[in-house]
Amino acid sequence: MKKIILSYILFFVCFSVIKAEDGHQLWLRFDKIQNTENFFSGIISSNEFVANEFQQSWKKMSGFNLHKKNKLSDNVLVIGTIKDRLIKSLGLEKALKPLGKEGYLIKTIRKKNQNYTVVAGNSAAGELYGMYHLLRLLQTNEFSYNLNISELPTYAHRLLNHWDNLDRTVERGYAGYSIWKWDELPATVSPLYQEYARANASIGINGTVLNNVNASPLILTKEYLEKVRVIAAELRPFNLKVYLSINFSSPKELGGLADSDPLNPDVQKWWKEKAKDIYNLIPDFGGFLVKANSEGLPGPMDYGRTHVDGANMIADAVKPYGGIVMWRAFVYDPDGDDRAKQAYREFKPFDGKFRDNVIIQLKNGPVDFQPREPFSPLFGAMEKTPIMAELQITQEYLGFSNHIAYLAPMWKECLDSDTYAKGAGSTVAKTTDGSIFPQKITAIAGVANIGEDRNWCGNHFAQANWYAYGRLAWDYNLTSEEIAEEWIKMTFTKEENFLKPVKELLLSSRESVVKYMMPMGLHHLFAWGHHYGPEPWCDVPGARPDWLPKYYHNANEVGLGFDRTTEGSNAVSQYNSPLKEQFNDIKTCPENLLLWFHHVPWNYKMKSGKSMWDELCYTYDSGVQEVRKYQKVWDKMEKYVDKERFKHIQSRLKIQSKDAVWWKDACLLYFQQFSQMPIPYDIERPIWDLEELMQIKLDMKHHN
Ligand code: GCW
Repeated sequence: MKKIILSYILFFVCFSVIKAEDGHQLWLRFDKIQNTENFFSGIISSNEFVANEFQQSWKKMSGFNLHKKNKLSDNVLVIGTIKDRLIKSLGLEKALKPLGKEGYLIKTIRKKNQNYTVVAGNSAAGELYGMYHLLRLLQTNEFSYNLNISELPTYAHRLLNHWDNLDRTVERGYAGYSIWKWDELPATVSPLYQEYARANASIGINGTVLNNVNASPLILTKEYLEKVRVIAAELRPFNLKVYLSINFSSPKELGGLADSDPLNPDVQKWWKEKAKDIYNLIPDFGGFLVKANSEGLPGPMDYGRTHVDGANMIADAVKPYGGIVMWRAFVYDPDGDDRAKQAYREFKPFDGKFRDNVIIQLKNGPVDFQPREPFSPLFGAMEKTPIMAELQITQEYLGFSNHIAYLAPMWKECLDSDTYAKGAGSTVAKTTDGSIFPQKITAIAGVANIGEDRNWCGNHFAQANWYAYGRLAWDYNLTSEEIAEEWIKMTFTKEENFLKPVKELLLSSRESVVKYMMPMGLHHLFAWGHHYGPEPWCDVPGARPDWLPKYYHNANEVGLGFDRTTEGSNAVSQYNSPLKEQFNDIKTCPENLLLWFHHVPWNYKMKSGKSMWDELCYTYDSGVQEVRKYQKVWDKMEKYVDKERFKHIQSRLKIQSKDAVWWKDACLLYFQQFSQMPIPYDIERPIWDLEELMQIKLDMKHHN
């Protein structure tokens, strides 16, 4: 009897563990769908891997496997490539031609009173992506017998960048330790690798840089490369290529050479041999990502050389194998008068000088992933050198994994910005996708928000950002709303009463963060020890000025903001006309970037008729009120969500709500010392004293 009771208990414990909703499945939940017996009569596919991937998910949605068939019949599903006779015989060759290596068609073909659903690509990669698209249609109730879809990606290389260290800490990571278990590799292979690869493949991501740009030379040792080889093998079936970040000093540090000077023949030879070793192990290795002469890292300038010398040397080493070099333009030095100008100043003169397998990787804004920045003026400024955007998925400056901030609108704001490089319509997206400048390589990168946490991203809603990044990298013309809707339907529910309010919440969430953290073009008001809370007052004796908030906000009795006009740092002149004139004139400068470009008097009259100070106060307050509203919206969602995820989001919103007040009070009380104006009486009063706020010190060891 005892035994029986025990096994009952065990059963219930196990059962509840299995049932507990931890979010690990991401958007690949494949909840049951209705009437599936009428969808497909069977499956024809010559690609076993793709067919299995489909069957696995199909079975979750329908409860059964599709019969394998070898002849066309009514309602059959065909997945194949142009090499398959059947696909050819269906007359799809012409339609497939323009879709390249990774594009695909999903079509309902009607013949002799029969319907076939056909997923076809030019290669296995196309088949794979098409199959995931079909699954998405099924998951979102969009499947029909009237399909005519044709897709190809906007960027050839769609990468995640992991800032993961070899000790498994993650720089700016808020979801636990790194998923790469270096200590147990190559012998032990975690199932996470394939799950990760599947998630990426399902949204079209085709490359991943495994290690931090602040790279340890050790990654290039034989020992680590062997581990990398194993990871690459796990990711390969999912069309996910592996890349590595390298430390520019590796020849000296690892190879024992006297230096790492790019013009030293021994150094060049070292890189060539290293590339050869890597490609021997990993024939489809993608290439290198390099952070050089940035934030104290070594680089060619240590030897009086240039970015061109450094990048070309490494490019030559990987060229024979088809590898690429992504050379970062995240540079700023303490002596410059305006950090925002540096990337343009340092890189523009090199236009046309890089090898054809080099691409310049540039952060979306000119400073550093702030909640709102204008786009970096280097986009569109190099006509003969390909540039790729680096976006940040991890929320280093947007509340870590505590705050809800759906980032698609932020990324689209950058990609849709008009650079006027070749007249109106030269958006950042078009200056990087090959449609305006002829470029051999097109790419985009997102700094991952992934860690070992069961829910991958530290916050269930942060999964939406991984998802949205992949979808936009594939097709930047998708709207933030379309992406949010797909994600909610697959991750939570298709129930309209959930979908509508949660979608609205997501869509406005990033703007709310801007409002309670740094509205109207304010930037970098973060604490010294972490990039989480506010410290506009921060002063660290001897610190680099460009690491202090005062450098950016310039609050004084006159006003607030960074004068980047022709009278100030003149950063405006790095933009093309008519933007430079628009930004330069306080009357035409967009108000959401006003304090980025101007030092504005406290009583300056805004378009609303309010003084700048009042507008600032109202904006901060509206940020707080919006988060409160999100709490109300979410609490009403309880009946549509499992308990675990409901509680998780609810608790995060509580933190966000408190933090929003913290930000508002800290910034307003601090700036008030300069404005000497009252906080408008109809908004919520501060609940903190400035002195109290100035005492707050967070213990954030790995989180600064
Ligand atoms: O934003 C800064 C981050 C650093 C990061 C750096 C970079 C990886 O605070 O943590 O280093 O940018 O992008 O290189």
